[in-house]
Amino acid sequence: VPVSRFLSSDDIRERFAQAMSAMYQAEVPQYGTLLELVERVNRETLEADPALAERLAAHGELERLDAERHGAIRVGTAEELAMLRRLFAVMGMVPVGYYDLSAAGVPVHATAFRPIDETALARNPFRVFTSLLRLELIESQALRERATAILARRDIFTEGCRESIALHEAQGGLDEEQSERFIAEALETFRWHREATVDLETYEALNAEHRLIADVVCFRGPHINHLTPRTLNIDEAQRRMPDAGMNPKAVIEGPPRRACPILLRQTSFKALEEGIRFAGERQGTHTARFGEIEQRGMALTARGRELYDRLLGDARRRTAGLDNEAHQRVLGETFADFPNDEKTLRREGLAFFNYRLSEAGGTGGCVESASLEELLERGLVSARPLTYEDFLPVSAAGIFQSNLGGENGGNYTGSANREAFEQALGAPVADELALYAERERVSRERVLKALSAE
Ligand code: OOG
Ligand code: NI
Repeated sequence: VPVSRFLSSDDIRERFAQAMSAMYQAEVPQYGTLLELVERVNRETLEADPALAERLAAHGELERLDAERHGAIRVGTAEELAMLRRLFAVMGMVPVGYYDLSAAGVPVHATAFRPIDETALARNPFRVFTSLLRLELIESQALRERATAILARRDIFTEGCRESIALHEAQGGLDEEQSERFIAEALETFRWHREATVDLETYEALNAEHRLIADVVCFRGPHINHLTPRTLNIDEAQRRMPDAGMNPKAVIEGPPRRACPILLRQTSFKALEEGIRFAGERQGTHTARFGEIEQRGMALTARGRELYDRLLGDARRRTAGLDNEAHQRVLGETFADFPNDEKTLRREGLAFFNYRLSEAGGTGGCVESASLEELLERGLVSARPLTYEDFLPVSAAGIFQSNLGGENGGNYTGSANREAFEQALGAPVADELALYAERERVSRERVLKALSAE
């Protein structure tokens, strides 16, 4: 196949995300309801705020507003995780970040498979939060062995999926027809199964240890457990969920609403109880699948992140048991200590920025050696915050927990094990802070070069 006939990984990722969305809407009708609500709130937000509409249009974000931003799956073995790494690579998605959820009572660790370069992110930022179950954290040896044996019997990939991945690796790409086959076959891994692979007793034993263990171990594959569109007003969307027939989680996770949004705010409708046929023809239910929404703000530097973590910790000591409104009020008060204008955030090195020539900067050239700060002052260069593309462990734990039916936390504290995760993955995970820092550096050097007198 001539290289020019290959689809770009961006094209494949976009088509795959669309196919996944269609499948999930068909599987979980309430997710379609969530999409409608988000669409309505977004439309009203844009109508009420023409400046926002203009800004989004100028940044080319309006036409992709409706595309999902992320999804999540949970797998059970190193082999499954390593194969997923190869699968996502076909779509230009690489593992970024290490998330230890054990500290929050969830026996998994995770990474996010996502695109990393500027153009790929702009085209379609779809990511998949991917967790690996940590069987070693199951206390009962008998149960651990049972789970291990059950997982060893399944293959979550179709033959066609494995072939497509191998073909991509051998050729360095896939043409139109091969890409369509890859998408159809890869989608099978994420499909829901109404039949469990185990009997009800086994399910219940695993469920009693931790609901997440039952979710990962008892099914033929790692069903997509939620998708997440982008909302322009998460507070309003949360408020309207009950009237639209959805049961929202108690609070919006992450930072409070701010003039300069930071990191990531998320909420979800709670997982639905769904009928399952267990081996031996017994009927039962399983609760795993939900719908989520997100609103992203700027990526923070290590320094900004430290401040965020500290303030969030302070706020959390005062928010236990509060409803969302009160919770947001306490967060708002606590985060008054976090600078809330772009200039201060930039000068104090709290957030990452992208630098570009402003209109006045034109096509560059002919400025005697000036510092970036001077160029910004003179209006030749503009700075725009980089969007946070990753996840937040405390928020993720909150999402996990509210969808596992509340207080089902085991006590697995202090057992992050990034090395074991990377060993299972078969590759290191990228450091998200280094990725933002590099994008900032490249943009800074580009404008300085363009403006330097030749
Ligand atoms: C993943 C929960 C984490 C997020 O957006 O933080 C997550 C899961 O429930 O499998 O998706
Ligand atoms: Ni999520």
